Amino acid sequence: MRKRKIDELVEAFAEGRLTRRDFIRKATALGFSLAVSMSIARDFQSREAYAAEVDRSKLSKELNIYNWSDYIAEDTIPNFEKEFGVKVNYDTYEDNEAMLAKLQAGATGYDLVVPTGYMVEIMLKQNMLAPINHENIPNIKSVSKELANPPYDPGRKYTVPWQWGTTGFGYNSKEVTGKIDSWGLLWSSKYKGKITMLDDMRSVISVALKKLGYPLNSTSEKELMEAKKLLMDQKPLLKAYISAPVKSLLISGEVWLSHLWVGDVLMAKEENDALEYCIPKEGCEIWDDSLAIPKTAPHKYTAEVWMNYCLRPEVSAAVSNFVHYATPVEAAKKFINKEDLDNPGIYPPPDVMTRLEFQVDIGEATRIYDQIWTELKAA
Ligand code: N2P
Repeated sequence: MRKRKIDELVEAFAEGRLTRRDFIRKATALGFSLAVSMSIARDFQSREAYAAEVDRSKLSKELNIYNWSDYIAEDTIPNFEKEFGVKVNYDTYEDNEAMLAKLQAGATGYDLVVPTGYMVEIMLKQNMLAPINHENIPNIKSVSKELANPPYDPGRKYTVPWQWGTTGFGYNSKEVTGKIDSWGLLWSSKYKGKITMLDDMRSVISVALKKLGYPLNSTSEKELMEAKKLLMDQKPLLKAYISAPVKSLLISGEVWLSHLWVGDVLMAKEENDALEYCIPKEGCEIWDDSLAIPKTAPHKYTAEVWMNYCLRPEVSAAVSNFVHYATPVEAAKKFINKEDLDNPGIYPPPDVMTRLEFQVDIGEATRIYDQIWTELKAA
């Protein structure tokens, strides 16, 4: 009864039939405390502020999204489909290079892709992305200041942020014992056959570079050859180069040490509480992934509506709470589970931040990386 009455009040407030002041007066008359009445009004106003005007006549019937696997909440797509009446087709990939290769090979149906910063740089150099119309994406104002103006896309003319995180390693605390703070553990013969590395060229090579104390984006042939030697030494200890699908092996106990992104480790931890995440003392990669619209996208306006939807605080927080990566939306933080917000693996404190490095496009040196990667895979 009271619930119905307050819903009616919210509706009247929404339609402008009630002022904020009258809304609060009537809500308190229904028996809601002043604080609760004010917070209902505030929540409503903030939701409204993020639900931008959408020109429904310009929406397409379908939207084609190409994203990393295990990188969205269960209700993100159904809620969008329901609200906008758009059917979302969703495909997944496991690394940036696979996504790039697919587009370069001529895949033209995608409306949205989710490249990491350095890959945005590469795609922009190759003229593969469409500029975005900020008028259709007013929620871009809610992006936290660290991510509002990234070096790979100054002014965010082409991208909006999706999620960000670090790439350290996950481990099974029942099996891996002693001091756990170094990449060296992933070279320990004691754990032979129980170790995996990401199936990701740049990430794998960057681990060896960090272990050697070199910059994560090294283009020095000498440093890269040392990194290759280190990775060749490691190869016989590995069970596999494997990315998101490693989670089931961590859960079952087949793998004890896994070079992996923080959120995927924490998703696996939901099924096996012995799993923990470590940012090694030598440092590691920090990254941020963005939503971007390929030049060939058939449904650009709807893609921008999706971008704006994903930047709503509740929507971004729901994704972060599900996948355990960090939200780029400042106002979303108040909806993030406390356990995640306090987790230094997800939101690293300033002293840890100093050990982290972003990847950048390494240009010509990509050839050396490709060569190393091919040899490692073949070894
Ligand atoms: C989640 C993918 C994380 C993306 N499975 C790393 N950039």
